[in-house]
Amino acid sequence: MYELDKFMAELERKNPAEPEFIQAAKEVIASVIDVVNENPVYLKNRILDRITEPDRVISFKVEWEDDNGNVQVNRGYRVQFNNAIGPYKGGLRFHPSVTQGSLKFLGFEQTFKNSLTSLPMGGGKGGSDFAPKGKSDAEIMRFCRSFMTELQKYIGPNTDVPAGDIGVGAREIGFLYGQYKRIRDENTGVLTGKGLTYGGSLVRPEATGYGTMYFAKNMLEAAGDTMVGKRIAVSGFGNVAWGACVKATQLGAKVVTISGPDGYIIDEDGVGTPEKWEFMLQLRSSNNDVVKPYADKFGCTFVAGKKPWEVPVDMAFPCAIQNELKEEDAKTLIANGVKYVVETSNMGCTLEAAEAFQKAKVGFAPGKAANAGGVAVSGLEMSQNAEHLSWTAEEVDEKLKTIMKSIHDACIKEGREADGYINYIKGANIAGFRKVADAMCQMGY
Ligand code: 2IT
Repeated sequence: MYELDKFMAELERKNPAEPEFIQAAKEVIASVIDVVNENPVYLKNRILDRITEPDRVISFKVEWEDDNGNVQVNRGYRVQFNNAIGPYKGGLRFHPSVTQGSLKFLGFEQTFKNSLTSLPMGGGKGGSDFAPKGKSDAEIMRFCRSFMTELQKYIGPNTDVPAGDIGVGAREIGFLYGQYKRIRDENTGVLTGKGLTYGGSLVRPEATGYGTMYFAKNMLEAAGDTMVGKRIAVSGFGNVAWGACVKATQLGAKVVTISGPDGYIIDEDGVGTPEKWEFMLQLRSSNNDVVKPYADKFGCTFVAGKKPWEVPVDMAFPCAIQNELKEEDAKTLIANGVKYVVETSNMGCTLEAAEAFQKAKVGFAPGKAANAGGVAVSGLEMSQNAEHLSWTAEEVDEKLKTIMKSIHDACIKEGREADGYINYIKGANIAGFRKVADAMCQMGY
């Protein structure tokens, strides 16, 4: 029998100074511990000990030259967390906050998220503490080349398939894939999120943001509600926030905030026109990491140094980075009448914030369910690459909708509480866990 406190104490001892990994593990273990303790096969297999241990953690040196001719050194990583149900799959993050611990948390989350998509993908994550902010395109290219020169030793279309994450978009994937091809001379689906000219999938750029809105639509319908007319706060301004703004608008809702490290903007007309969406893409590719130019261009309010959670809204979508929404923010949102919070960044809410939403019976979806559309379409990109075909945008979008609906159904099945409240955290964790755990048990050790 597993005891939560004892298990967590041992996990902390084994993984010192990795608070995000401990946080992510605690949330999953708390959800699944009863399921495990009631199943003699899981107990005999020591499944919790095995599933919280990454298969391997690779770290490497990345040396590159900046535009002034100075030598720069960063650290690169690939965490291959679990490949029980398919090749390791998960993004690369280039951000100064990247550490071994943050990538272990992301690889762990990815394992269950990928399981939820119902596609055959294991969990992995990688990246570097490289900060794209302020870098030139040439510097980014040189960094990507050097990073891939090392990473290519560990990845392959049937072993480990990286993609983008924070700081890694179409431009970076292009540079990374170019270097892989230069070294290996292979045209394979070793990365996803590729450009359309060299094997990418339609709808992959939009997929995370679209998917989270499809998931939200399912949540609202299950509660007899509708997206039409909803007032929404989004954080972030990158690829995920962009897709979220587009799809929310198409579904009849109005996004009134986006944000950056410099603060947030309030746009009472809604971030809801092609011109505004295009401008978000320009902001991202400028490498400046600020959102204020949006307020200057479109004549709306900019609030410096703050997060958008103080704006009264019906729905909130954290789309930036882990732990961006804290307990105080949750209390403010609840006091202002928020009805639904859909985590779109990975672990966007602290454990305390998520608990506050659940206690207040706010509809709350965890990232591993709501943001799974991105990796799901990566899985579809792998399928298209494997059959040397490309599907139409309509085909991919239809499949994305079906996958998001099936994830939502799984959350309801495993997460409905006695009073009818849907505990999406528990539902997603149990549903994602079962498939990985069963595969591990069936394959032995
Ligand atoms: O967090 C995520 O799911 C991603 N960054 C996407 C991963 C992928 O392999 O498409």
